Parts: sequence; C-alpha cells; structure tokens
Amino acid sequence: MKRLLITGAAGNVGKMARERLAHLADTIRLSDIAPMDPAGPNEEVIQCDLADYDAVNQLVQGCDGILHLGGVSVERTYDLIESGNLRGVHNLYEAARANGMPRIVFASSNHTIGYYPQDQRLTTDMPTRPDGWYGISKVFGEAVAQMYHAKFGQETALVRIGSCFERPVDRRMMATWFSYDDFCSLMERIFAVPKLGCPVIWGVSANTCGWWDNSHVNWLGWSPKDNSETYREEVEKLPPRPADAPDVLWQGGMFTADPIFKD
Ligand code: NAI
Ligand code: 15L
Repeated sequence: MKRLLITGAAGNVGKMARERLAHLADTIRLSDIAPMDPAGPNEEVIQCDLADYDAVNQLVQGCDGILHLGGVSVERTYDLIESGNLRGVHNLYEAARANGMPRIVFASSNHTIGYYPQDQRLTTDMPTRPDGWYGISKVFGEAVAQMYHAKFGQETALVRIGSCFERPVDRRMMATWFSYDDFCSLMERIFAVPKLGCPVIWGVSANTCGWWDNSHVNWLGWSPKDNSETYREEVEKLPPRPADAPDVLWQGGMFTADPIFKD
C-alpha cells in the first residue's frame, strides 16, 4: 500500500496501531479530533473532526487503505454519538466513494450484540441486539458498509472488536479479549487478501471460553494465537461478581446497565 489512513489515531487502539502497523504502507496518515504526537518518518498527522465532510474528503484523498478507529467508543449522549459515529461514518463512506474506494476496516463492536446472554454462542448471521446508542451506532456503521458494498462494490472488513487491551482485566474479558498481536495479524490479512468483500469478523483472540464463531472467515487465512487462559490465575484473584450482575449475564457486560445519557 502507498498510504494507509488511520482515524482515531490519538486513541488507545490507534496509538498501538501507529506503533505496530507502520509496515503496512509507505506512508501512514494519522488523524483524530484530539491532538496527536508530531509526525515521524513516513507519517502524516492531520487533526480533523469526522463530522466535517470537507475535511474528511481531503483526509481520504490519496489513501489506498483506511483503518477507521475514530469515533465515540463508549456510551455517551445521542448528540455526541450522532456527530462522530453516524455523520462521521456517512462522511467517511462518501469520501471513500469520491476517492477511489480504498479498502476500509470498520472498528465495529461487541456492543452490536450486547444483549445476548453469555451462555449463547454466536455466529455473525444472527440478528444484532445492541445495548445502547453506542451499539446502535456500530450497527448503523455495519449497515452503511454493507449498502456501499452492494451498491458500489466498496470493500470493508466489519471487525466486531471484543476487548482490545494489553491483557484481560476482568472475568468477562476472558471471553472477549482481543490481544494487540492478534489485532495486528488480522489487519495484515485484511489488507493482504486479493478479494475482501464485506464480511463481519469477530475481533477476538483464541480464548478457550470465547462466545463467537469465526469459521465463516477461514478463507482469510487468519488464526489468532493468544488465549486469555494465560491470565486466568490473576483474573480469578479478582473479587467474585454477583450471579445477576450485568457483566455476568450479558455479552455486552456493564454497557447494558448504562442509562440514556442526556449530558
Ligand atoms: P478511543 O476512545 O481510545 O479512541 C477513539 C478516538 O476517536 C479518540 O482518540 C477520539 O478523540 C476520536 N474521535 C472521537 N470522536 C471523533 C470525531 N468526531 N472526529 C475525529 N475523531 C474522533 O477508543 P479505542 O479503544 O482506541 O477504540 C478504537 C475504535 O475501536 C473505536 O471506534 C471503538 O468504538 C472500537 N472498539 C474498541 C474496542 C476496544 O476494546 N478498545 C472494542 C470494540 C470497539
Ligand atoms: C467497546 O466497544 C469499547 O470501545 C471498549 O472501550 C471496551 O469497553 C469494549 O467495547 C468492551 O466491551 O470490553
């Protein structure tokens, strides 16, 4: 690839991707609404709001791949989510259509299916059950990507990320953990395969007690290597949770207990 755009580059996953995915393109273009570290060699840094179409259109120009991590990443007010995640996704897909349809990775979320119980195993063809406006915004993003694929042939990997952190830090994450190594190897495969289409992919490591079946994307040639069991001992030391706690009942965990935020 000549130029890969990473949105949300000031965020947790964005900073990790900046460090670890530089080899994917000659130039990495980094963008966020928040300030970022200055550009290093082979980097471009452009601060912009995803809700501003003209800025996003300029941002996408000259890019042949996009890792779209930018947007509101937790439950917030509808207005905030509308701006970053609804208008932002609209702007990104319209800008991509105007600029040669670079392949996109859309950072979707397990909160698209947060209201499934933890004792159910899921495939990606099951109906969504979002657990808040944040989850709804990710369902919206997936639908936008699918429509742009059907209408225009725009390719997107819809990666429903579980919990992308250095290590699992609670019991629920024993099922949802997505290690940085596995995240990076998935990105490598997504940008390497000759034909991608618009698959939904669970962004999760090879956790023994995981909930999600990725067998429909075996053709990607991606095998996650990490397993949360490595951290079982430290996670089991945490205080036990009540049997009726949201993070024990629901795949979306504590997000299911969030209110509808008004400010
Ligand atoms: P984060 O909140 O650390 O990073 C998101 C970045 O997007 C922030 O730096 C923020 O400034 C930027 N942003 C927000 N609104 C924006 C706007 N209007 N214009 C431009 N930039 C804007 O989130 P994190 O953890 O790095 O996640 C990255 C992506 O992956 C997010 O889209 C999140 O929804 C998704 N995801 C992450 C998971 C995780 O476990 N970290 C799990 C599931 C999904
Ligand atoms: C998400 O979608 C969030 O962006 C992230 O902050 C985590 O909370 C993650 O899901 C999770 O469910 O663990």
